[in-house]
Amino acid sequence: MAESVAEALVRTLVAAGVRRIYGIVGDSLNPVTDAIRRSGTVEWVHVRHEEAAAFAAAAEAELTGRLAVCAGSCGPGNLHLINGLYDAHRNMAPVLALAAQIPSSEIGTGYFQETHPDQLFRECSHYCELVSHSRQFPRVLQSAMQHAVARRGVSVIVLPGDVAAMDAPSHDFAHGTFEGVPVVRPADGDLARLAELLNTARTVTLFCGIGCAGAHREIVALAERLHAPVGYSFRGKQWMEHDNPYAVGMTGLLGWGAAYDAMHACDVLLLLGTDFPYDAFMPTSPRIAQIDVRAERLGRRSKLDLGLCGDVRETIAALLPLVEAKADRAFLDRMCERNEHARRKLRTYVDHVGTRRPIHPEYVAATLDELASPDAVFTVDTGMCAVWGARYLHAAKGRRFLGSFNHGSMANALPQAIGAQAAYPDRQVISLSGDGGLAMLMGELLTLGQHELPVKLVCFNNHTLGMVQLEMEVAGFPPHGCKLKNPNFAALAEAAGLDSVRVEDPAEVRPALERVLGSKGPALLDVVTDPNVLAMPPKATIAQAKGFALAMTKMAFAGELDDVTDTVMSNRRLLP
Ligand SMILES: Cc1ncc(C[n+]2csc(CCOP(=O)(O)OP(=O)(O)O)c2C)c(N)n1
Repeated sequence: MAESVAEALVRTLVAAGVRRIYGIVGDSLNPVTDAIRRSGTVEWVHVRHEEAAAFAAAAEAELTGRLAVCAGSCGPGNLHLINGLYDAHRNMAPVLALAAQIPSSEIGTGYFQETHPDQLFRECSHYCELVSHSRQFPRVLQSAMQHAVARRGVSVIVLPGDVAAMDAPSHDFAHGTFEGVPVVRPADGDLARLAELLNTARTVTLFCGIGCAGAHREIVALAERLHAPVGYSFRGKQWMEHDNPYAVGMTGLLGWGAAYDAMHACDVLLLLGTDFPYDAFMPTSPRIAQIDVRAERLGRRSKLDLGLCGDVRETIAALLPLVEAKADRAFLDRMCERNEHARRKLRTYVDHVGTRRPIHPEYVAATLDELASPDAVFTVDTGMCAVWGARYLHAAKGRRFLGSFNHGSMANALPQAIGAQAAYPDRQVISLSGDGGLAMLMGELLTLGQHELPVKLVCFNNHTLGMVQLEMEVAGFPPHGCKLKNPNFAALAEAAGLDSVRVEDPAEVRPALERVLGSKGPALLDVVTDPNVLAMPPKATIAQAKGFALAMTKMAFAGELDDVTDTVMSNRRLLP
């Protein structure tokens, strides 16, 4: 009997190394679901919201570097994928999304559940095509997979159920994927110009993004030669913080340490594999050079003196012989000292508040850092959890950090943890979830139980949309619409089959974390934290301070004195 399009799809995905597909079934997907069932080699990971399927596939792809797949049924089913697909695409995670479509004969008639995914997903993909004939299918599949792995990002195949059930052409040549990565480095003349820029500068700072993955040795060697402090983004942290005596922390809203100062006070700033989006944190006075393998990114965040196209590791390796060793390390020493000072200050917040009620989130994050395994995968929700993760979780070699760092979506941490744990069943995977984030995709607690994924969740239950509360305060708005009336998340999680603990007393934080991390299956710690702690960026502006004072004044005049007092009391440690 001839192979169907759906069967050919599954066979080719298996050849490409795909081991699981995240999604929710639906009748337009039935031929595919049935082909998966009969294959016996591909696991169907049944999530409770398709958005989680896309986040999970993206997490798997980001961690493994390989193609991962999610699927949704026609209309609303695949529409739910969209937020996770945006996130995947922005993170350059190679994800193939199967968007099932209504019967091909009904397209364009306003049929039940009709949408046009081939238009809807265009902006969040490199490749997005409708399969309207079985003979078209093998090469569309090949193109889709190839776009995802070669250009790093999302591909979408829109597949009507009737086409999926058709016989596949007998002479197809869908191959799996070709994933070889070419060696890309700048031409010799460009390298010489960069070497000249670095050699003639008195002081140099390096700022590293995710493009520095795999380039630790070369970058540390360059920093050593130049006596250059090394700052990094959150995505760069996992590659550059460990075993690096030149590391000076992060800049940006989540930032800490001396990275901001080092980037602003140097003569030459060298940006490596970073597309860090916050131009407000970019300096204007140093001369700036940028290296990125994606040449289209050069110069879009700051005014460049030099922009070079190349893979970071290859480029630095080729550059090193041209770079002269600097004699003076006063700048580096000053920045390292400043960084140490900032690190000690972060630590004093923890020591200072370790007995304070309500529990301070910094204390929870710092204790978690101590107890988590050296190769843990952490996922951090968009919101204050990203701040605590950036500042209190050490990027020991082997640890990985996932977040929605470019798309900035809430509720990313739990579904990302699902994908991470599915890909690495034996590794410790820890989700730092906000209470708002957890509630948004709470159904995914059931996915953990159903698929026996031993994810550990720490819910920072501050009864508020904390990040937005803070944004309102520094902009001078009294917080409004932020407060959350929450259930006991531990009780809820227990009903979903998770080993769960709730703590309100700081003395219980450590034993509760030990229990949750030591639990065999999925587990959740619901920790009631202070909603009023402020997290300051490395450079708070006068306008932000004024905005904060204004918001407090407005709240006082509106009779919300208790909230004002709580906020001030919670943040006494920030006062000089
Ligand atoms: C899907 C989505 N909705 C809204 C926002 C705006 N937003 C950013 S952070 C945040 C608050 C998150 O609250 P929570 O998860 O409770 O974490 P907290 O900041 O309190 O730690 C909101 C509403 C967003 N980024 N994404």
